[in-house]
Amino acid sequence: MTDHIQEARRILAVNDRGGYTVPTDRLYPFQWNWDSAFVAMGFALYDVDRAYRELERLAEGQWADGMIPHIVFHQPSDTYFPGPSVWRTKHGIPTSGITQPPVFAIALRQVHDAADEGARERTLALYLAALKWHRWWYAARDPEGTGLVALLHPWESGSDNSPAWDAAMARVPTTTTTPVVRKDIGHVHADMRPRDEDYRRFIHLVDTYADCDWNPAEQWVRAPFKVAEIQTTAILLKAGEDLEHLARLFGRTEEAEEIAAFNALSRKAILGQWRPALSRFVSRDLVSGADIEAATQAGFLPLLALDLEAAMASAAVAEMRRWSAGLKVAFPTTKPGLAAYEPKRYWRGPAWGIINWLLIEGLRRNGEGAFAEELRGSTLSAIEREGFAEYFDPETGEGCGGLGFSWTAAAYLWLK
Ligand code: 2M8
Repeated sequence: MTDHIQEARRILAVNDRGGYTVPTDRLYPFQWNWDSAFVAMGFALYDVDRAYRELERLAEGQWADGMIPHIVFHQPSDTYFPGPSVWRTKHGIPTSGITQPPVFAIALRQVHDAADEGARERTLALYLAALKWHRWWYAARDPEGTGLVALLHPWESGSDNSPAWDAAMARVPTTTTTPVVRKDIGHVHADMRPRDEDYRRFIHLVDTYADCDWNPAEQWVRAPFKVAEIQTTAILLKAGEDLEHLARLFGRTEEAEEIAAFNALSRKAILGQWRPALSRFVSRDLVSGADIEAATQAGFLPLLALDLEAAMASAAVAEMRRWSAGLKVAFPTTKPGLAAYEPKRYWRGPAWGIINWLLIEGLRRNGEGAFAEELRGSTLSAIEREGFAEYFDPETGEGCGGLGFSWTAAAYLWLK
């Protein structure tokens, strides 16, 4: 075992809080939804029991309506804002009131494949949780049946302050009933984080939805931010494919057909978001009705879930190559050179191990193995040079944000 693999495993062990893994100490002291799915895939490579535990502990936070929240507050901590008293949700274990990208079923299939026959019951229980969540996505976040699911908060995208949300967030008031008491900038430099104005809007949205008592139908009507989002829908579709696979494996034919219908709907809808002039896919702002043309990584995420015609795939890859040309670390989350591009500020430019992981899977699926290898090499050497940072400045290669970061460790193990 190399030193880096050992170090990655050590980080996952150190961030363990009892069957679940915090993203990093202090900055993120709870269980985060998509972080845990990536971590479970990391564990699946050497400790299948622990991989199941990660998903099982996340599923403890699942709401009666099927949503799996973006944060599960298993134990109290005062190093993070906003905590449970801001969310005001009613689930048994305190949780946030919004969700995050549904990587869960992708992880479940990998964990199941790594396990032996005896683990069937464990997979089945988690499969049922995932099925309930996928049903929630289509019912609560696509009530009109378009095939694209909508986000009501940028935190749901996982790409919190991406330029993709700038226009939609500009309409969200900066007034809050809850005082904004940021803790993040006590842990990492403010230049690496969202701005104060972003936080006021984030919390305005939380106040608005808490005021709806977290009722999905009421939130849908009152949401000042509503984006039919391409990255999340692509992840949902890939997860849907894996879920359908598990349904068939378990002989649950009716459910398999139900999932297949969701998948077919989303497949068609995502394809409809391809913009040849941009060589990428676009999300839609459901408040203004306009395409979101901001140049971010999300535009290429559909490769993960679609088998594109060769011409489309090579157009997308040619564009990806233009974005990453000359960078020390690919892949940038915003196209370099744009006014919105900030190479150190979180989701406005930096390269992230888990995004690269998803892009690499998508590139391989679409026969673009050479660029996938470049991205893989770029990710691994960034980590080997700088350590397991939250993310990397694509120009200098500097490791930024939190250190000893769980999903970066999982990405290293997976990509190695
Ligand atoms: C970041 O988001 C949280 C809010 O969910 C925050 O900044 O407080 C994002 O990078 C998100 O994608 C990630 O899941 C989370 C924990 O790593 O941190």
